[in-house]
Amino acid sequence: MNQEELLKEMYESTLLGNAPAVLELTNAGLAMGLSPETLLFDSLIPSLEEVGARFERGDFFVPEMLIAGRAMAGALEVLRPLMIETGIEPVGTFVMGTVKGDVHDIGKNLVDIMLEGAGFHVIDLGVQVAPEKFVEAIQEHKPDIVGFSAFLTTTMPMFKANINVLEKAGLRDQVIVMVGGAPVTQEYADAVGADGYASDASAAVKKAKELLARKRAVASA
Ligand code: B1M
Repeated sequence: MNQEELLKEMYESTLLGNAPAVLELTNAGLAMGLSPETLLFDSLIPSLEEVGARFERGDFFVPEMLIAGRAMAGALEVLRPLMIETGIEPVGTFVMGTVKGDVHDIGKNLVDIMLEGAGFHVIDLGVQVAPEKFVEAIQEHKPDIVGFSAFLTTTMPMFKANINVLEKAGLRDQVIVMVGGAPVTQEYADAVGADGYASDASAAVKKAKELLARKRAVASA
């Protein structure tokens, strides 16, 4: 099998939710010299996009989405350590979580990996994170940035609810708020009063670094 065939096979296996095959292909791809980024961006992510498109058309249902998600998550476990540099001084601390009512975490985990790869210390609170949990984590870890992920139009309003709770707790000025997730837009992020938005994991890293540099420049002025 050549590299192109492997990527195609991995795409198909993810689509079918064949986790053992995806895992095997991930290891085979790496052994063949494909980079983790190529496996992710040229195969795994496009496959999940197709899963979403089929779900929208009514060709796939929740169980198909679930097994495809699990297959992708298995591959991410293998790719994670390869995408994270160790032993470097953290550039900043990032508290991350998927908002209350939302169980999607693949995109959030990918953002974590890319942030860690860029030198951030990431504290991930998981999924269905209640506003109070974010408050507790900010008080405990004093992060530079808190990130809220939402993947459903019905859970996006939790951004505003979280920000309101941060304001009530007197923490809003102490932390940069970033938001993201499939249905989120820059306009929505602005409307809820977030400091930053990013459409994907690489953009999230860029935005986090930019916001942090701006905050540090203001603090030292
Ligand atoms: Co769900 N689901 N799902 N699902 N699911 C979507 C999100 C959906 C778009 C599918 C569709 O209709 N096309 C749709 C939402 C529609 C909407 O509201 N606009 C949907 C639905 C409707 C649902 C249910 C309601 C279905 C039902 O029960 N009837 C249900 C909701 C459950 C709940 O949360 N309460 C549900 C359940 C599930 C599963 C559990 C089966 C599974 C989740 C598995 C898991 O995450 N562990 C699942 C899956 C797998 C999907 C799709 C197919 C794939 C999501 C994914 O992992 N994408 C998804 C369709 C799609 O997205 N095309 C879909 C790949 C990932 C790398 O991309 O998540 O966008 P993404 O993450 C990106 C960016 O968003 C960004 O960077 C990431 C990496 O590049 N980003 C940030 C993310 N967080 C960020 C934070 C930042 C910055 C950037 O700063 C803080």
